Amino acid sequence: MLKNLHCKELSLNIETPQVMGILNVTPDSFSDGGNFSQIDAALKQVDQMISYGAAIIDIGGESTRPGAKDVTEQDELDRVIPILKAIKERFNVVVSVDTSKAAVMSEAINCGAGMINDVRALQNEGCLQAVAQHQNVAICLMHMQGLPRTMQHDPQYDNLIVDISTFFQQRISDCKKAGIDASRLILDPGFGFGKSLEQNYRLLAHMAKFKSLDLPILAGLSRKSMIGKLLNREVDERLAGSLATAIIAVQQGAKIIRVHDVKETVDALKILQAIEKNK
Ligand code: 9MG
Repeated sequence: MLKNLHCKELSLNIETPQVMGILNVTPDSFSDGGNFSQIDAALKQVDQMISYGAAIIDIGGESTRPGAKDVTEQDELDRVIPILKAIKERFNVVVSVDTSKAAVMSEAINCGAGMINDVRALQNEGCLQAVAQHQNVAICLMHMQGLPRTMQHDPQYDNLIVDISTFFQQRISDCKKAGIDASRLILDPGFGFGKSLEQNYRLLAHMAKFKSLDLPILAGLSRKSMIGKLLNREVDERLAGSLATAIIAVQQGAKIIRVHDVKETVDALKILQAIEKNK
């Protein structure tokens, strides 16, 4: 497997697990095109995440929570692009843009995004073509069954791991046909995206099976309802559960962990690395 992932002018060493910090761009935060005080607050959060050890900052203008409403292309551009430009002007960090819209992908890449994080795995119209034109940008292909509005209504699989692997193989093949080199791809099994509580934990237990696809794996578990439901914890009480799942995900082979709590996750992963080094 690759040791370095090219993200535009920056390169990510994924021999050791890297942390992707989630920047909270709530629906209203940047809806006015990004006024100064809102951008300033976001930049402070970015500065902090980088100082704690985040290698990637993930920003997105569409909520993908179960039941979330659709967002227009213009709204997404207005939310994401001003903050993306402001980050790239000030920080030497990989910025990932979480979007499923071809126009947002193209604009984000032109404005400095080094990674596209698509929960719909480039299946929307024009997305394969949009990213194929930029050979040095990394792409995260996430698995989702159904769509955010309805995906948690009784998800069904013949065989969870085999079905997700088959989906990945199909998307990798479609990417190659569109001229996207496999060395640019990251795979994400999509915790919470069309999976029941039991399916999410089965996925976490068997994630190492995706290693056979020979591409880096990204896992996003931070504060998710699979933690809240199991522990009976509200969103702001899920740190311990999030750290436990981050550690297990890395033990199962994940190379990038997408989190809200960068400082605590980096610390937890350092403990794991010390164990690995001293085995
Ligand atoms: C945007 N987003 C929300 N959850 C996510 C997850 O688990 N993975 C990725 N790649 N993106 C996510």
